[in-house]
Amino acid sequence: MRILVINGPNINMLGIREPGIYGKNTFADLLSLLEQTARAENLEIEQFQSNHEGAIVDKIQESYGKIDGIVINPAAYTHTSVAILDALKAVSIPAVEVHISQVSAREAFRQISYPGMYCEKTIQGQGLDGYRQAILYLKETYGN
Ligand code: CA2
Repeated sequence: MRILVINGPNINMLGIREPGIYGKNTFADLLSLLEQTARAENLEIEQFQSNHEGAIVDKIQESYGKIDGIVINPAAYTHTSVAILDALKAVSIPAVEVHISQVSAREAFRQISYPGMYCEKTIQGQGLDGYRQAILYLKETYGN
């Protein structure tokens, strides 16, 4: 099973600031967790991080016919991007949304998620483990 993990803007800065909200783990820790999960679960996991909305849209489009499941943390684009929502709808690949922080307990402007309107599940407030949980959900639901 081939899973694509997409991270949006500033996720590559994890661990550098705001440890109170996002924890002390770094982006390198996230990449290690993905590699460990791929080995342990016998999955092909590709990761993609971009600070650019169009690059994320391009990556989702390129996944069509190649990827079986998408885990996406759109970061700030969560709350603004109809383009990412439309790209997910266009490829129709099963997707799970992940947020490191508990967005439901944060500012009003974070209470809407456009990509989340497509995703079949949202995991939030679990730190980096949320990515592992999302991958396991996709494996259990769509793996063979
Ligand atoms: O909790 C999440 O995973 C978020 O997607 C993270 C986004 C935020 O805009 C969403 O509302 C919730 C922010 C990612 C930026 O991360 C930082 C990393 C280092 C320093 C400051 C922010």
